[in-house]
Amino acid sequence: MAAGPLAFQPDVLAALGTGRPVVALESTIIAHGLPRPQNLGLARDLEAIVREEGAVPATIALMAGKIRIGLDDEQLRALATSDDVAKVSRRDIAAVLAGGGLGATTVAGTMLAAHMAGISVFATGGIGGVHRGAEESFDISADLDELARTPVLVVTAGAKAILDLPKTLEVLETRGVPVIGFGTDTFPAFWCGSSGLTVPTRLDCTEAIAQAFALHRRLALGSGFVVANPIPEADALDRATVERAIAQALDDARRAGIGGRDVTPALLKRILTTTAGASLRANIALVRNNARLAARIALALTRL
Ligand code: PSU
Ligand code: MN
Repeated sequence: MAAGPLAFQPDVLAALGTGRPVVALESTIIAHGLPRPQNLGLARDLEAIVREEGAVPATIALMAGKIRIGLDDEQLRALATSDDVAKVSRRDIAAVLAGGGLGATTVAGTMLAAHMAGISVFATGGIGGVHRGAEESFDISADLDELARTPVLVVTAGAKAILDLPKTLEVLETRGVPVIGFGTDTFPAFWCGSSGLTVPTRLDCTEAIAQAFALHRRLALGSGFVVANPIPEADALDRATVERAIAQALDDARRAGIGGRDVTPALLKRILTTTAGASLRANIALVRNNARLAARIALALTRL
């Protein structure tokens, strides 16, 4: 492994070398989270939004034995259209690299790779968390453990309402992960702007977030940093509709015996069909919104 496992897009490397803002983007949402062709459209849009705000996007994925930090359009397309893409969390990275295949990084995998690359700001749709019924299944996303150990700022629309949000917030508290509500006192619930659960800290501008995160790093507190960004009101779904769709999706998944890494993609897919695409439109809107905020925070960080 003469050159090491990281392979940078030239513009990402140049930006990192000169201290210009970079935003990491995950790839599981492209390969497993959204249907075709919207997935490729969104992957391209997110990069354009980050550039529009004056930062450089770095979509992260595993390809041919390398952790790619930034993808070109051909690589984005491969990720969005291939049927054989592994879902890569911390535990999978080494094996997928060794196998040389395509791997899409989850929030945990992307945080880890971003940190290796020297990128400190990352936008996703929604972090994973404690699944409903975790007391039986033990299904708790590795995203939470990664947030406990890797000092990357993650912009997220709260967490997916398919999860047990109170337990998710409890774990974040136990593991010492700051959760900042951006312009809100409550933790967002992905497709809905609010879960009704209080966030520990509210901040209303990107400068304040950048300052808090800079201190978090200077004190070497070690953990990640969650910025919870509610979906724009105009794009949000009605709570009752979402709850009905979730109940149905959970029921179907249980009956089909779906477990482990397949749970999250299966639930998202089922909710998409029950809401006749409304959940997809909301999902796309919130990820775009997160990419924009992440770019603004990355910019604010470089101005400190
Ligand atoms: N948010 C989305 N769509 C997704 C995911 C998050 O809008 O597909 C992905 C993320 O990559 C996240 C993963 O890290 O789901 C969580 O999976 P699990 O619950 O298996 O840890
Ligand atoms: Mn899981």
